[in-house]
Amino acid sequence: MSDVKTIQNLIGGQELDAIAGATIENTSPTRGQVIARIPRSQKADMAAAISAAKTAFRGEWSQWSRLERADLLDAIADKIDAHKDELAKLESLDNGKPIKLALAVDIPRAAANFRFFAGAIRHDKTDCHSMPGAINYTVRKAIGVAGLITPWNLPLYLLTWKIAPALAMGNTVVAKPSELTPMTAARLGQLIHELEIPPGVVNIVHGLGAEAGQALVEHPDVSLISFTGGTVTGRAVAATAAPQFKKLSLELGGKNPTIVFADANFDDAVEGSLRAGFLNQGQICLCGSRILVEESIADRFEAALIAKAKEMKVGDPSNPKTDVGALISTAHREKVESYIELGRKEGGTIACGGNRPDLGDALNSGAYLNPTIITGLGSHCRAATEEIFGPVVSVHRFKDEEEALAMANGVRYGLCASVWTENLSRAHRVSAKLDTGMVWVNTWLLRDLRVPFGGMKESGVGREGGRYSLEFFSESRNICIKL
Ligand code: TXE
Repeated sequence: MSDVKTIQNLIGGQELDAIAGATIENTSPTRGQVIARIPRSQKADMAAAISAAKTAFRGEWSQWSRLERADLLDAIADKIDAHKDELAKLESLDNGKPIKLALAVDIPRAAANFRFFAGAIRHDKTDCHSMPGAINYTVRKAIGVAGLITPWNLPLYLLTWKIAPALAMGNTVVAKPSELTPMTAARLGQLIHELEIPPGVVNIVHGLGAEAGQALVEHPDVSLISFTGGTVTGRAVAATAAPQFKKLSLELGGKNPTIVFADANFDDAVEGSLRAGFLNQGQICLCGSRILVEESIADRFEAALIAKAKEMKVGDPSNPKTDVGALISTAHREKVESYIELGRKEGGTIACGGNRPDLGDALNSGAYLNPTIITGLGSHCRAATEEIFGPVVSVHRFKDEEEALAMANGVRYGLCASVWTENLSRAHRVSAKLDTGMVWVNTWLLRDLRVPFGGMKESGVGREGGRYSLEFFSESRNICIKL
């Protein structure tokens, strides 16, 4: 019992239990053990946080210059770096992801998010349009209280991707992390408050989506919502926020194609498809869960991919050699398994995986699943077109470019795609015709934080990243002066 942490809300600079006193158990998917209790916050808790954020927005924080805010963001990044090992351990325990991934990606990227937006506001410039007899200049103004709702797959990485630009532009924030992964958000709140920051600028409220999350979205004093999560939830968030004309950014799900042409560098394409399929147990909205392969190389490609997937080390996330850790929960694993079963019923062959690994007594109560490859499935089947969000990919064969594009674009989602070819003209041609917000050629998940990030179709609305985030987290205002 002594290992069970008590997590509190951070409201107006104070750590508090939920007003009604209710809590939610937070279970680690690594062994199925309870690791923390978090507040089950309700409307009243959210109202207190929003009120603190509103007061802070109007107070001393509004006097902070852009350069002072940039220095604060750098100081937060330094704090994250200084606590890198602790944060990586918490993230791995809470989410089930391999410690080596948390250390190499999640935590460094969280620090990088703050440093990036510190630099962005130091070097930001505004437009000036001169016209006969007048000049216009455009300024960006902070909006007020930003509501930030984040999922469980990249907990600190995605939370900081929102907090950093929100603060950079002078807003105050109320964040609602996923109830499944509250640990690093809570620790970040504490680290931020070791710095000189007015109370109420950063508030973190824990709880369930339908309670705390909904209360944040519907509150009239929250002028902006940045949400990352599932498409169904995104629709509910939009339905609540839109009638109040809140600024809204929705980063939702994906069913992203990895398109491998016969002229690709074969080994790179296999390696890239494997990484895109299984990184973070396939629980990244950008994961390439549909692999489309040109017919002439398909047998060889499938064989190589299956061999590599079988080599992946599934197991204890705290072991630095582990490639595939636990899924977020046993309930989520059941959902993923139901899709594998559906794929089988729809005519697919489970070419590898599809089952749980035997990891011994200590770990068998965790949420592990072997990397799974489904072949021979029609590209219109549900298992091939719905987001599974687990270590499951389906491989489909195409005859030519036209068929590859029809398959790639034939889903409701449009987040990203990766294209593997050595033919430069084809790379440009195919990229132009893909209905996705992002395309990678001969790589996957290579991120420059300046570029627009976001999806088309049911993958979301709006763009974040670089100046797109600066614009989203502010109001652009024009001032016209007659000369
Ligand atoms: O996400 P949810 P879940 C996908 C993936 C997964 C599915 C569901 O397919 O299986 O979504 O995952 C909060 N008002 N992705 O259930 O529910 C919730 O508390 C306001 C893709 O975890 O969308 C959490 O903080 N907020 C995705 C956040 O929304 C609400 C990453 C996301 O939870 C709310 C995660 C409400 N009514 C899952 N209901 C990606 N694109 O990266 C819930 N929340």
